Amino acid sequence: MKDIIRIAVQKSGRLSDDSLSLIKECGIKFYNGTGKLKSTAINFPIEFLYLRDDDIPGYVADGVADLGIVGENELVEKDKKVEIIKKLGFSKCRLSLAIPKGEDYPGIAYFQGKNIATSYPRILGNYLKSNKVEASIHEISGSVEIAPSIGLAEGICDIVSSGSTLMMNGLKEVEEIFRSEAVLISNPDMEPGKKSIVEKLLFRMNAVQQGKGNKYILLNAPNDSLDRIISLIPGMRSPTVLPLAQEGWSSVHSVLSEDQFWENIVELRQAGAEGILVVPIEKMVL
Ligand code: PRT
Ligand code: ZN
Repeated sequence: MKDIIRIAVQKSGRLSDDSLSLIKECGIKFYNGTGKLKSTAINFPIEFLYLRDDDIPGYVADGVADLGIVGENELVEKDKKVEIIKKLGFSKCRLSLAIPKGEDYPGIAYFQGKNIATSYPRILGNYLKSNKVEASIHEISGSVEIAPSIGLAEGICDIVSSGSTLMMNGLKEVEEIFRSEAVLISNPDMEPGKKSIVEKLLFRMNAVQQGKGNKYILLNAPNDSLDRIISLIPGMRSPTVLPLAQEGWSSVHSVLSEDQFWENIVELRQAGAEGILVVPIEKMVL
């Protein structure tokens, strides 16, 4: 039988859209009708399992799935035997301690002897231990932010992204415990046949990620300023320089990160560059 790999992705939630978009951007085609628990790609040997994110580390550790996409926060909390093979750069957030807005906060010792509500008892427990703070951890699975207002706990430990949930609940963030983003995880004991499929998938994901981080830039420049302009946008090996129909001018094509582009834009214009176009790159293989 031909080898096929299985990837576990979140069925419905904050990770779902970005996980599936990344796979689509890798040129993999599949149908994922709503309510489906499983589907198979039509042009790549991969099968999808649609699960709750809490279950993904366990399924990958048990080998029911070979790969999974999950938030690092969930992975560390579940503490399963899996490997992170790629950081994916989306669903960025932090796990933080928060207390009611009006409270003075002298430092982590504030939590000594207090009650803290969280869905992340393991990460919080380790953090308190390493800071030599003894507190009661109350594990709850949702709506952690209301715990202080209903008298369940004096503080909370929860995921923060924009901070607006904390603000709306009269809380303030006082300690950042952990930074998280979506990661691609793998079962550590995969057979060689499956491993080579995973390598192919990783190659595609890297090409997509490289493309996203870079832009294709085209500009017109007078020939006497070409040296200066080339030094500002050196590109992958070196920029392409093509003559324009107008004598004494060239078109310069190069690749650079968006940050580099904004850093160099003033100098490029001072050097005589004009008609500057910045175009997205879909895939990039170095
Ligand atoms: O149903 P299932 O169990 O699969 O999903 P879930 O409800 O457990 O998880 P989900 O979809 O909410 O989040 C999945 C993952 O997304 C998390 O494990 C994190 O890695 C990541 N992520 C990124 C977030 C957030 N941002 C986020 N803002 N997870 C949760 N939140 C919640 C947080 O719990 C709090 O209630 O959003 C609120 C805070 O957001 P701000 O923007 O108001 O600060
Ligand atoms: Zn969950």
